[in-house]
Amino acid sequence: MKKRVFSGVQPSGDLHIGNYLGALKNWARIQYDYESIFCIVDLHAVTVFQEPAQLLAKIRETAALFIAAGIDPRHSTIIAQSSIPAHAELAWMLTCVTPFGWLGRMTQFKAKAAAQETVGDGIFQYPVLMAADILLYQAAVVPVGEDQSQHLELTRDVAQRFNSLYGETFVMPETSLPSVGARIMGLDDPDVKMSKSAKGANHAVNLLDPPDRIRKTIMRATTDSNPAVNFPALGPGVANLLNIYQAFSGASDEEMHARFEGMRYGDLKKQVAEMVVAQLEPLQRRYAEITSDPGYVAGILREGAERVSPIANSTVELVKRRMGLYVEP
Ligand code: AQP
Repeated sequence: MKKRVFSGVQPSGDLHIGNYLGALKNWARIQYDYESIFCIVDLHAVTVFQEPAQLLAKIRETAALFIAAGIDPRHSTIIAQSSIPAHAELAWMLTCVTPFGWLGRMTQFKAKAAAQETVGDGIFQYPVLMAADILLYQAAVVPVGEDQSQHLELTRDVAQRFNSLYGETFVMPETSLPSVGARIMGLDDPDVKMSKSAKGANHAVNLLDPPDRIRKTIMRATTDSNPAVNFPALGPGVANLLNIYQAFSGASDEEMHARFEGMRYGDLKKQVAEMVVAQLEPLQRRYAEITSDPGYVAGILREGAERVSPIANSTVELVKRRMGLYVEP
């Protein structure tokens, strides 16, 4: 039997090239080696306020983008997290075995909490819900961007703690990071991760941006005061542009050096912009096809929930038995 892979994206805004290069592209590449489940983690998205009508539209958009990015719904299962109650059920059971101190150390919690006026408990519990998503399906591999590595470590810690308290129950999931593109930085500020929730107009290239918008954002990217690419001493903005080019093109380090060493920043930006436009063109075309049938995505999500609910429910039942909770005799 094939091992299981699980990963998710929050429908918390416009998906950007960081989400694509860090996650979706890798998912599409490895999906056939596994029994693959990809999730729109809407319960995670509501850990910060989301406009309800907009959230629903983003859930559908995110599902369509998964398919447009190459997730094959005939092979891989696509689900909306909130359509499967077992995610929230298991999260509660795992919350009860997760020490408070572990969650307080999460860097994403610290960053997200600092950005909110009122910090909901959900932001604190976020990594436990993520552990539940993964452990619910006994996933062996979780392909994510680098920002999620710490949450994956916590997932393993929670699984180990549960296993040692209640007996072997959960498979220990491995983190899978892409070799290039695991951390794409903001184009307006290369010291911060590219993020859906960042406000700057030139922060990100979104997957559905039209070509002219993509070109403008990349041409305005922050670089440094040097005139041209100098590989031994790359500033963070230039390194980020090169990283984006390399992740999209699949060029080797040698090819990158040969092509870009000594190139003026204006020319580098033009080449990066044309590469991104060309690579996103087929994705955008597929997205338009997929969304031209209004019932298609809803059908995929319904089928997905039907397919994986038995796995999710059997894990919850196993966990209940292990913990001594009530299960119908
Ligand atoms: N900048 C990035 N570079 C590489 N990978 C990234 N990912 C996110 N940002 C980058 C990866 O994309 C997947 C989905 O991310 P998410 O939706 O779960 O949330 P996030 O990591 O918090 O991403 P955002 O875009 O910054 O969302 P908001 O602003 O809503 O919090 C994950 O695999 C992630 O690693």
